[in-house]
Amino acid sequence: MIKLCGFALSNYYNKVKFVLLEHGIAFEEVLVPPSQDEAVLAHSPLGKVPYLQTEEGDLCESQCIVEYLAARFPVRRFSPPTRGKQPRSAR
Ligand SMILES: N[C@@H](CCC(=O)N[C@@H](CS)C(=O)NCC(=O)O)C(=O)O
Repeated sequence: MIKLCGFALSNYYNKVKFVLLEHGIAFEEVLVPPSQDEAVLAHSPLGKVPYLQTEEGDLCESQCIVEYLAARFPVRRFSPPTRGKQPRSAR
């Protein structure tokens, strides 16, 4: 399962978490503070969070992570469902 590593006070972390939740992607949260320890540098070369652990390898940089998720998982619409008529932009 995908592991999202970082801490909840980070806006970068929450940006990735939002996408995971919004797209219904199963993931686990792992509390990791930014650090220059080898254990963190092994996953994130600059020691920054968030980083993502996947079966395909590790990913860091929140925008890269979001783009990876968008490419790997089917994209759902962000707009709420409409009753009856489709909005003009959806035709
Ligand atoms: N460009 C990075 C920024 C991530 C970032 O700066 N995270 C902070 C925590 S909110 C961090 O790890 N800081 C530690 C450091 O700069 O060494 C991203 O979008 O993921």
